[in-house]
Amino acid sequence: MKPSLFSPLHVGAIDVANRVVMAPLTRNRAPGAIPTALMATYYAQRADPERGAGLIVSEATAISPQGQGYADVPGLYGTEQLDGWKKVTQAVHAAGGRMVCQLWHVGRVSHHLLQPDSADPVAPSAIRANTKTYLIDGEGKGGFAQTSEPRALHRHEIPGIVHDFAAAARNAVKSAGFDGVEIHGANGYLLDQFLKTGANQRTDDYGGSIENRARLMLEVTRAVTDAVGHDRVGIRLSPVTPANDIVDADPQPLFDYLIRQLATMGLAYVHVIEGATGGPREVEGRPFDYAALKAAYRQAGGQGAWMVNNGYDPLLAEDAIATGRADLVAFGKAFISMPDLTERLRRGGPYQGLDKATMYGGGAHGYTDYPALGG
Ligand code: 8OZ
Repeated sequence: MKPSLFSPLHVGAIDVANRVVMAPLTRNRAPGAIPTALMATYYAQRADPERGAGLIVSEATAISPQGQGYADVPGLYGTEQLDGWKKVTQAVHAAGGRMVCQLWHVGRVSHHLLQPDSADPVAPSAIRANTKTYLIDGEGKGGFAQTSEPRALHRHEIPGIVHDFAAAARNAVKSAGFDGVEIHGANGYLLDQFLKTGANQRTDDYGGSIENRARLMLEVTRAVTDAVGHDRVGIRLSPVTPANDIVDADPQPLFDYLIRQLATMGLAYVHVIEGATGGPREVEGRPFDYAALKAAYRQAGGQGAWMVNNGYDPLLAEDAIATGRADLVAFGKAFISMPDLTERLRRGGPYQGLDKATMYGGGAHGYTDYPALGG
């Protein structure tokens, strides 16, 4: 029988009840980088195996103070943060759900005011991203601000970054109770900055050739799989997104190499953002063959679940699963406004829209007060 959005799946070591994934969503509601009880409520509302997500990917979570780039996003490096996350994973598990933590280092997408000792953000090369980050002032008022000029990481600092990813992964699974982790390799953040020519002009063994530009992401993935087990690790990629001012001169061969290397690592899943993150599925001037990417992964022995994301409506999602083009579909904004999205997909609606004004920052309004269907 053909699978549907409502079929269960083994995702590495994680058994999920359906193919509907809650995508990672930055919500800026963790003051001091510490997850709150309200966050536990929010995630648990979306965790029911019948009505909610088969798998929840947490909002992007900083692996280190240096990895922080936005106000009030959570971390994974302090005891209070891990205690906060533990309450979240307990609530999700009590609801019958499954949840992985997204491991994040923003690289150059940061601001002095968010860095330890107001330092410059770090990047593969000292090239400022023409993008904005989100700050909250002393009175609690939020607003977007231009990112700061970064400094290039020294060659000798790179092992420390790999170590920080592995330590955060261990914290997520062993201390905070997550079912696994997702490496944030997308959207113009640190690992994507190393990958792509628009941000990486290094002349050492982390810059230049495809092999060199992919080195940090592959080292991080190996270290994270060593830390928590390969079958609890996923990775998120965005081959052509323009998010955060990132670009690569020739993404198809870059991602062909990368995916063939990842295929040897026994990952639980690969999560691909098709097109411009949160925007059009086709990016002008940046064609990309996603079917070829998946074929290369399978051909090189990759057996992880193939998760797709970006602009999926119910029909496109059902078709992707039924045809085997994908194993899992991740929905972002739809899960903000519909905690019981899977039940609505099952019933064919009704679908309810999102209040953009409450996406980033604030409290319960626009966060935990979107109603579920009755019955
Ligand atoms: C929206 C606002 C801030 C951060 C991403 C972590 O794009 C993010 C993000 C999204 O992956």
